[in-house]
Amino acid sequence: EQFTAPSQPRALLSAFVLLVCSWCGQMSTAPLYLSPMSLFTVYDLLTSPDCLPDLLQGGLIEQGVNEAFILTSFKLQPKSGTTVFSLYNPRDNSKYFEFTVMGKLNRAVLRYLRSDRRMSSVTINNLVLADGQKHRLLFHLRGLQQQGPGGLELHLDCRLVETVRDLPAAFQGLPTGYGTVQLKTMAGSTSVSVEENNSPFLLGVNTKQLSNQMMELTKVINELKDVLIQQVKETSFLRNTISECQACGKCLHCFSENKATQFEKQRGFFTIIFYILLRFGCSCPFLLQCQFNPCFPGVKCVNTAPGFRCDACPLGYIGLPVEGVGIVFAQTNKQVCDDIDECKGPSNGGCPANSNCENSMGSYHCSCKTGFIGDPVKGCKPEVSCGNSLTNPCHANASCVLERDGSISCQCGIGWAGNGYLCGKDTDIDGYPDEKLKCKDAHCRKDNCIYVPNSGQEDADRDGQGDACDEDADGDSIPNELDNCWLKPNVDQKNSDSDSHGDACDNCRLAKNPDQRDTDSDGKGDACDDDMDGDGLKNFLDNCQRVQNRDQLDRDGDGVGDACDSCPDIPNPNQSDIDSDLVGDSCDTNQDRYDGDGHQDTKDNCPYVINSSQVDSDKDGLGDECDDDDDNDGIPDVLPPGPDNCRLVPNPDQMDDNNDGVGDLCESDFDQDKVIDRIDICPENAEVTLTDFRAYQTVVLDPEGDAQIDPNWVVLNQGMEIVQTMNSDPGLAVGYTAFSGVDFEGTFHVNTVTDDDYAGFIFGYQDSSSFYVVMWKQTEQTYWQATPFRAVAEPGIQLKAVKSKTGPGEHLRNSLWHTGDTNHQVRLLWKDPRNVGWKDKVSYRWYLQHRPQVGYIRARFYEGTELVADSGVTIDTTMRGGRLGVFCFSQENIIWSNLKYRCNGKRKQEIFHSIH
Ligand SMILES: *[C@@H]1O[C@H](CO)[C@@H](O)[C@H](O)[C@H]1NC(C)=O
Ligand SMILES: *[C@@H]1O[C@H](CO)[C@@H](O)[C@H](O)[C@H]1NC(C)=O
Ligand SMILES: CC(=O)N[C@H]1CO[C@H](CO)[C@@H](O)[C@@H]1O
Repeated sequence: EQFTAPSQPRALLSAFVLLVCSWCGQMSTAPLYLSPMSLFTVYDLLTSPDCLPDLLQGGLIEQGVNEAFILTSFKLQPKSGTTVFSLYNPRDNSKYFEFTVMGKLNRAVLRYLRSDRRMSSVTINNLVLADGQKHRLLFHLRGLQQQGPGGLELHLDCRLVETVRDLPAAFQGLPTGYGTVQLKTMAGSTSVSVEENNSPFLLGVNTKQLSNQMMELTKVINELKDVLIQQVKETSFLRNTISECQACGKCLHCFSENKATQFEKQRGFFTIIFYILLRFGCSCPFLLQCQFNPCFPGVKCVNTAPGFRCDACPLGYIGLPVEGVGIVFAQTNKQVCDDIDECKGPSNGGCPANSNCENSMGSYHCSCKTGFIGDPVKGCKPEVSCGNSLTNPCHANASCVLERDGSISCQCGIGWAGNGYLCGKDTDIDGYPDEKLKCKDAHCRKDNCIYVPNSGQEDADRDGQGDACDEDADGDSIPNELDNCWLKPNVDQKNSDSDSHGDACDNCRLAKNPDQRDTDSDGKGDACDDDMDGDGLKNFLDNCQRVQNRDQLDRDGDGVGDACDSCPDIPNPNQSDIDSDLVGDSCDTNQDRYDGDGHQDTKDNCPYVINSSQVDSDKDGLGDECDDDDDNDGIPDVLPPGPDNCRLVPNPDQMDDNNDGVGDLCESDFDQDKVIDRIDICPENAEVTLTDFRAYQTVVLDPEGDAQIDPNWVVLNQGMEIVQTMNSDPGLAVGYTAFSGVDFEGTFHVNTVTDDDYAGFIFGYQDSSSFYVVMWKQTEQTYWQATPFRAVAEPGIQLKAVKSKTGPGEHLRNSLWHTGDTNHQVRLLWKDPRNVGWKDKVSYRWYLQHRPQVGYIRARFYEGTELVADSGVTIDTTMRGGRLGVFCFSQENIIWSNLKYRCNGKRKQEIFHSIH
């Protein structure tokens, strides 16, 4: 009776075949492709016995195989002994490799042919193999290709039981020759000549008695066939195999175990099977090292032969590369990757302007600063913006202003006052609303003089009524006009000297000093102060009595210190400055041929470039306007390696943490003048920060004439308000700050019903013969002195360019009065066609823009909230910039309130862009 193998399992087996063994004939069954990582070729030596000679007689060498495995599984009766398998030469019965179990002694012997052609035997004690249980033996042969010490490991049921530091000759290549290599198993020998139906399954059968059992089991197997078909689907098979291997932790050997199980199932019988497992690519023992997760989470562990290697730390982390050999090493030398704090790097970690950089493990992210919204990668925009009514938080009658830093601010419109978010009507246009507003800012408070502009809200007696509109400002029951100290209670009205200031308020009680001038503001008027400028040098020793100069330097030795000398290099003891341009006559060339900015060529720090302001941030004698490196820090303003992100402040490192293009050093105060840009009226000029007319030069335009007295100027509100109290000859109060581009605004108010003459303001002042004036007459009038010519003044606002050949005197006086052009004196650039005069006790707001670089002039006038006059664009280049001031002519009680000037130093191209 012969047992014939069922055909189905065999068909099943071929379902595993993914690769066809190319070098051991079409008979070979099962090179198994497991995964891209590990390639195993399995040769079932029982079904394809001719693979064995092929492998041992050259196949292993040819394929470059370095490791091979022989796995056998079997079951032995207790205490029995047998040779489990043997590789031998059937011609002379000599052995190549043989494994024998000695059941009674619990011993096994491995005999093999050494490479020196002698036999060797290794005895393994205490090995219980003959116990009626199924066992699996795996021979792991390594170092097949190398000359040196290869070796052999014997694993029993997934445990290493013996290591042999020698490689049996059979696996390094046996002599060729047909029929010299065969396998003999414990059931008998296989032979290449075995017929096909003399199947390997039969070879595994030990005794005839088993045949019947096999038949039965075969039936069972057939029933399981369908289930098996499902199970052997390639993918699930591969997945299961791998996961089982990993669970086992001894991947390769268990893989073999697993294989054995597969084969056993197919055969439907526990028997001895035998095959060689070849490995290509990576090996499980190395996979093991990666299984101990030596690499930082997320980093790929690459198995190398031998050992493992971790890829570089992930993006955002920093750490040393790790590679090593062995499980212990892998367990104790884990890869360390430290987080990189990108935000500490330059440029705010790469976050754009208006965003915060926040570090996180392995990464960072940008988020908009508070008050800003949007995509922090592309850039954050202010949460509120002037863009449209949805984001514009300003009051309906306020304008929204975009600040330099991208934030916005709100400004109540003309005729309105408040904090910009709340605005109330402001009848006198002095910046305080008629009614209290529901906000906390100073400008939300109710105006203490609703109808008289008083931008300082001065209130000497604190009775809630401002001095400007309080009949008795100091509350001493003496009306102001009778009170010799109208802001200081002095019922006695005592006055020891002959000026009009009572002792209580006279800064020189015993010396007549109607002007009350006090240069060093020490409370002691100049008239009675023996050190007027407070520099510690008594007046009679001081070569600059009104300018502090402890050094007393005097280059030209004219007795006037350099600090106050109008010609420091040319002796001019009398300091005469006939044209009031602050340059002494002795050194005044009046030659300003190239740029017309009011600075004579010899003194102009940029003689060829218009810059009246003469800003020279690095004090190198070269004005910023013509200096390629304004702050002398080695980074050019514009050209590479510029542009300088702090043009006016030396910062060679150009640090810019928030990456907004403005250096850290000048972030919110571009010119480092200690006044932040938001409130700095000239953010790019360290010398000008706030509107301030406290220091001013008086210019008398008709010095000879005695038609009227000279004007009396009173400056209030920290220099932002000027009051002229006298009915006077024409005169100017001129601030000392010179400007190129400038915006100049103020409230103009005649606080009397008597008189109807001229008042206004000036700009582009270069000297007493050269300036622009905006002047307004109340009624038509012919000047009362008809020499040198008859001058007729018309009502209405006039814009005039003064370029007088004669300078101050009757010619200029009459020309100023006259509405129209006069030869070599005054040109009328524009006149309000409405031809209406100013109204008594009404506030007007003017808003002037002057861009001398292009000669652009535009003046607008508002009555209350209403625009009443607009010069439109007027181009004139007579004066290329200069100083600002106010003007009066024969009119008393004029208030210029809430004065504001603002640099507008844009360069040429920008100017045209912004005004058209
Ligand atoms: C804004 O001004 C106009 C007229 O100038 C006025 O009618 C309006 O009520 C003002 N809006 C608010 C919210 O005060
Ligand atoms: C001032 O001195 C200069 C000579 O240095 C002289 O020419 C000029 O007339 C003097 N001016 C006055 C006003 O005294
Ligand atoms: C480059 C430079 O400093 N320009 C200055 C010219 O003058 C105006 C003021 O009139 C300044 O604002 C500019 O900064």
